[in-house]
Amino acid sequence: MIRALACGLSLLALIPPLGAGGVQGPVQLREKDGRLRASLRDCVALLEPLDAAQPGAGPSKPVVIRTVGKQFIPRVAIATPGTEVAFPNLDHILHNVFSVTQGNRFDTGQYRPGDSPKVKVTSPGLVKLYCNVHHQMNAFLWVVTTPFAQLLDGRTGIRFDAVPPGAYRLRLWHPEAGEKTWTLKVDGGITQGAWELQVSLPPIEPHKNKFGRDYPPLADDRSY
Ligand SMILES: [Cu+2]
Repeated sequence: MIRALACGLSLLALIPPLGAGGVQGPVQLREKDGRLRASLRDCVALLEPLDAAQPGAGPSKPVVIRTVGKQFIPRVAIATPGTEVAFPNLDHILHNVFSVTQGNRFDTGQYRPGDSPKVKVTSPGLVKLYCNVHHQMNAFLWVVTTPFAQLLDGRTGIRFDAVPPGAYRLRLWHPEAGEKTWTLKVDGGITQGAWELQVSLPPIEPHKNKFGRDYPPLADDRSY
């Protein structure tokens, strides 16, 4: 009986809400010189209800951000509050991931090749991640409560399915373009749109190390 009930509940969870619709459309990322960037990689789209409470999202499955060749891979990830984020070090050198973003401050300390420190993110919002050893390493973690969060791949635009009817704020973000928002309405059909972001920021935002000081000059021996 309990098994049948559990099965019924999981089936219910799969059924879209009555009158649910969708949001779909292309996204363009325009360079400073006016050309379009060939890839939408690292774009994040969030759809947040304006006239209903956000569902309380539980922790999502763990997020893994690797350090490879003095880069964070992936550079952009999405998580929910309470999610564990692991930072496996696949290089042969030390790294130190830290965040001074309010609400999600942490410092892994220096960690060695093969180590994989873990942190938990708690507050919704954009978390900027840096390495205290290498100024050129940056990554971004979006902590979200909406179930409608999409990390865009190279070419595909936005696609959200099974969206309950109502008014929404669409937030579109890229590390080098910042954020733009739109308001849109979802009814029983597909809400179509076309959206554009403008590149305006450098690939690595100037920042201090975890002590709030400038990074010391580093002899780059190209070893990873
Ligand atoms: Cu590093």
